[in-house]
Amino acid sequence: MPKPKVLVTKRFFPEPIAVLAEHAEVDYEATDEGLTPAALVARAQGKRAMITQVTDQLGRDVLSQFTGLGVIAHFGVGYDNIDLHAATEHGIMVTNTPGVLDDTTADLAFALMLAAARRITEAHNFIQRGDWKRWTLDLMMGRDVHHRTLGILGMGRIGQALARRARGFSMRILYHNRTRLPLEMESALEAEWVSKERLLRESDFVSIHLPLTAETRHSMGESELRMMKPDAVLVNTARGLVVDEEALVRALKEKWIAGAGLDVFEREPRLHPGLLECPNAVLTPHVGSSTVDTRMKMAMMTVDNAVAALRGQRPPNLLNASVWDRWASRPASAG
Ligand code: 8YV
Repeated sequence: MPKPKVLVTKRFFPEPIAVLAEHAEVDYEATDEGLTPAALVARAQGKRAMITQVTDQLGRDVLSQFTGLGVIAHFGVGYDNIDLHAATEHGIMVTNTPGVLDDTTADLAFALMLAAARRITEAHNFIQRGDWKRWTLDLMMGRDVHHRTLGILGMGRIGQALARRARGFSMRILYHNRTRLPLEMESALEAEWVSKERLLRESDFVSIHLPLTAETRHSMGESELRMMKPDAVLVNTARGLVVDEEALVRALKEKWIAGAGLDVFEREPRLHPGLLECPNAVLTPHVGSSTVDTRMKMAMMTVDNAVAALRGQRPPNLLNASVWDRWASRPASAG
């Protein structure tokens, strides 16, 4: 029996590629540029599976041109770049990599909080520019993180991992989530559910852990930023489009808020030019999950999902179960 064919849309780690090659004939686009939508459609012909990354745009227009594709195994937990409804309609299973990156992403969110509050990048740049001539009383005075109030918007796995870290810093923890956590989880995390408005008005740090959806897009805009305290810091390790970047630049420049720690942006890798002019913004290039261990776990998980589908098994991290249900219940003669 010939092996099924798989497309890997851009450079991936060699180890998971080797695992994939045991089960499939791999068409590997080994570049960091990846494929244009047209090239993606062309290369997808005859493939049963596809390994994708955050930069692959899989909207309805692209998905509708795939014929015979059984599974998109996405590297990453967020899948806003894939139209899940369209994939489901076209009978394509979609998988992601939840769980393995929670602690790593929460670590970065906490690092951004500390860096913004204690002005670490500003201080580093100050030394590197050769500006440090003498010690002075109020040099690079920052703000405390410990014992202050953290507001977590989106209390899923990553938000909860951040709350666990904040407890170690004796922080008061507020959260807002569409659905409230069970009381025993709230008390274990020592987190209090509040309205979004109260969270914004009372928090010294606001950290975003929401998926990007039609509802969350620009849900942190001018009116929300104006509700925050003038000495508060906004942290975003989720998706850039949750924040209205134009409004955020004004908030930072006009001091509606004190600072920001940002790992994600509206038009990556392009940045709003105003952000680069804000010394009170700490910026990292979408590296929330980027540690050696975590990225490898994510890559192996991605391949495990693809291989399961190729072997006719339900992928462990399936997002659209109805496709599997339809597939599994079809008569054996359907091939
Ligand atoms: C990934 C991410 O590294 O998991 C996510 O949703 O944003 C990052 O952790 C990125 O998606 C890579 O494709």
